[in-house]
This record gives sequence, structure tokens and C-alpha cells, in this order.
Amino acid sequence: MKQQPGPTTEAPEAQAPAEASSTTLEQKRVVNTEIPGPRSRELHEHRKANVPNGFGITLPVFMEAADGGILRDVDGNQLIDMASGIAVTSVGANHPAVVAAIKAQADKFTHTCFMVTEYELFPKVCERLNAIAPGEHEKRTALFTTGAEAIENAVKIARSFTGRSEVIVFDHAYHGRTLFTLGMTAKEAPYKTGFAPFPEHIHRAPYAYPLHWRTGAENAASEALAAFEALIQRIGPDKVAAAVLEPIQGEGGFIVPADGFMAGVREITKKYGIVMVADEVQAGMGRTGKMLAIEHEGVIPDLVCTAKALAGGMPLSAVTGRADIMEVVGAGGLGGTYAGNPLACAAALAVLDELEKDDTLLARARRIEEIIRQELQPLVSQQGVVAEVRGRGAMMALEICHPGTNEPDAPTTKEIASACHAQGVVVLTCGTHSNVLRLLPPLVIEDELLIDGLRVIAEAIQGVS
Ligand code: PLZ
Repeated sequence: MKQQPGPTTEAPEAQAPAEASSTTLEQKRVVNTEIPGPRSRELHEHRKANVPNGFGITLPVFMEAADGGILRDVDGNQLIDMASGIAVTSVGANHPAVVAAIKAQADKFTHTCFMVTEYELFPKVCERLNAIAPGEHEKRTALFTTGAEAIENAVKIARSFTGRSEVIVFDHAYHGRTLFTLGMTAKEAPYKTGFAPFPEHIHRAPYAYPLHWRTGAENAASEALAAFEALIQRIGPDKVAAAVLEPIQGEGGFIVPADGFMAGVREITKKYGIVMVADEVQAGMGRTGKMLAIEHEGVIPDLVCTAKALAGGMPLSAVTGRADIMEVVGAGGLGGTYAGNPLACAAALAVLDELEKDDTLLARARRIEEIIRQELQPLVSQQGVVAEVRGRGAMMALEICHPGTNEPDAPTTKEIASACHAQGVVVLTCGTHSNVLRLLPPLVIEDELLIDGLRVIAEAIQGVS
């Protein structure tokens, strides 16, 4: 066991391979201690004495450096990052161009508040997002700080535009932790426990979840759409302001909707003058192999919410959409002290440059899907616990069920995740029934490291099967 001096000490590390210019940590898994190691355990005790228990923790390990596909902890272990801080560090956690952009802007100024005096970075980010969002129509973008804030503002804008009050969301949806977005979020524990009452005027429709559709996957899209339209009829079409949905559901279980479902939602919302809002907070910004996940569906939503990977870890979110909708809110109706913070905007411009450079990173996302399917698809069997491998690009998941059934198996999922953690692979779980193992590696992870991580996962699964 190797005791490291502490989190503030700069430990020089193995040299980066010459060709990988951004890499400062050797891209290799290293497990020197038990995980968590002694120093992490010590720091975790300090945390417990100071931070409320309400902040959950996947893996109580403290990090001192992150780079490429590696997270290095304070005990000198190098863990493989299959989480990207929940789909945030897609270009890597210390991309040189992003770091340089943040430093350069910090030298100039850290804040003016865009509602007080202006700076060019803000509209520059908006211009880029206006070009990225699908559709040839004129667009506007409003910047905020968190994903939840973007969703809340999308709802405010849709209400303002339609003059209607009601909002439709879907089963398994996750939209945030603020009170309104918590009302929109489906899963009860741990998110909603003890926090009721939730805001009214939120209605829930089924999401076309192929694996669990009661009458069979082939009926998921048509029956879910019929239920959606019936719900609109029950509420009254002239009362529904917005339908908000994730093009691939994230926290709910990495659910890729049945073919035709998104297109159907588009058609129905158009028919009733309902604003369609795509929540791309988790799936967006290159994660799925396209800039936005909705592009896989060929659908043009009215509003698109982005956050997470947009600014490579700096807090920034956006609502992008049809100019006629976005311009309805009067001056002063939108904002926030930190909305579109200059450091975050500088980071976002650097991230967007990286994501738009020759399709390299988007192609990486698609390659990551190929590798994951190649390594993990063979685990799907009637006798095993892996019911399905699904997802798009670098947003992939395994649904864990009791063998030969579609019954969610949360304890086994937890056991697999723990086994991966012990071997130095940071995986996350998700799903309404906590039975989905999700993989969100940074897009810059090297093949060899990814494969090492996937083999650890495969072994962990074989260990419980
Ligand atoms: N919409 C689709 O995935 C955030 C939540 C982590 P914020 N998902 C990670 C946690 O347990 O708090 C998310 C999302 C989708 C909205 C959000 C909310 O984004 O930036 O966390 O507010």
C-alpha cells in the first residue's frame, strides 16, 4: 500500500506519449491500494463532518488530476473514467485549448453580469448554438448556468409564447432538482423524497421504452403516441404549452425511444400548437456521435436545451430555439447573475471548436459505440443478467435483469458497479429501477484504455452471472 502525501501535492507523473499532445497522465489503469485508498477514506471522514448526507456519492474517492480517460486519486490510483462527470468532460477534463481559453479570459475579467454590461463571448456562443440547433429557421439562444435552469426557462418561454399553462413530460424523465424540474422528473427516490408538494400543471405520458413495452417493442411507438395524444385531449389541447422530452433518456435508464416516437411527438405537438422542447442536457453536444441526439431522429424541435458538455465542466446551459418563440419574452424576463458567465463562454467556444473540428470527436463517439458493442454485446443471453446493450455513440448502457426475464435486478447492478469500482473503473448506474449500468467515457479516451475498462466490466458481470 502506498500512502500519498495529500491532495494539494503536485505529484509528477509518467510522461505523455509524444503523439497525444493533450495527455499529461499515462493512459493506463493503476490500482495501488484498496479503492477507496487510505487518503481518500481520511478525506471522506472530513467531508462527512462538513457536507450534508443529502449529496449522494457513487465512489468516495478523491481526485487530484484528470486527463483523457484517466482520473488519478489522492492515493496514486489511476481509474478509468467511464462517467465523464455525468457526460460533461467529453473533450477531456483538462483539454489544453479549453484550459487556455479559461485562463486567458480570467486574466481579462471573470464577471460583469451580462444584464449589466455586455461582453462579446456571450452572443458568440449563442451564434454557434443557433447554427447547431436543427432547422433552417431564424433562431435565438439564451444562456444560463445549469441544466435545470435551462429547462425551467424553456417552460417559461413556452408558456409566454402560447399563453397556456400545462406541461407534458414523460415516464422515466429526468429534468433536474429545482422544484419545478423536480416536478417534471419521474423517479421518486432519492430525488423527490421528502420534498413534496411539487408544482402543479405537470402531466406525464408514457415514453416508448422498447424493452419494457407491455404489448411488445413493435407497439411501443404507436401506443405511446396514442396515449400522448389522449392525454392532450384530456387536459384540453388549448391548455398545453409544452411537451418536454429527452431524445435519449439519461437518468431514467439510457432509453433510446422506439423508432418513430420522436417524429410522432413532433407531428402531434405541431397539430395542437404545443411547443416541443428537446432536453439535450445529457445526450447533446457530440455525446451520441452527432452534435445533438435529436439529429438521429430527423426531428426539428421548437426549443433545444443544452448544458453539461457544452462548456467542458464550466457551468453553462442554453435554450436555443425558434426566434418567434424566443422573442416573445419581454426585456428583463430572462436572466440570472451568472447566466452565460464569461469564463464558461470562453470554455464553450473552445469546446465547440474541438467538437466541430473535422468530425474527429464525433467520429470517436461512434467508434466508442462500436468497441462497446463488440466487447459487451456477447454478454446478452437468456442465461445471463444482461438483458440489453443499448445507446448511441459514447452514451451506452447495459440493462441488468433477472436471467431470462425483463425483471429489473438492482442489487446485481449495484454488485457489478462495485466490482468495477474495486478494479479501478468508474461506472455509473441509472434507471427508474436502478438496474442500468451506464457508460459515458470521455470522447478522447484511447481504444486500449477503453477496452481494458470494458473487460473489467465484462469480468464483473461474469462474476455475478
Ligand atoms: N436534464 C436530461 O441529465 C442532469 C443529474 C445528476 P443540472 N443529469 C445529471 C444529479 O443527480 O443531480 C440533467 C439531465 C437532463 C436536466 C438535467 C439537469 O441538469 O445541470 O444538473 O441542473
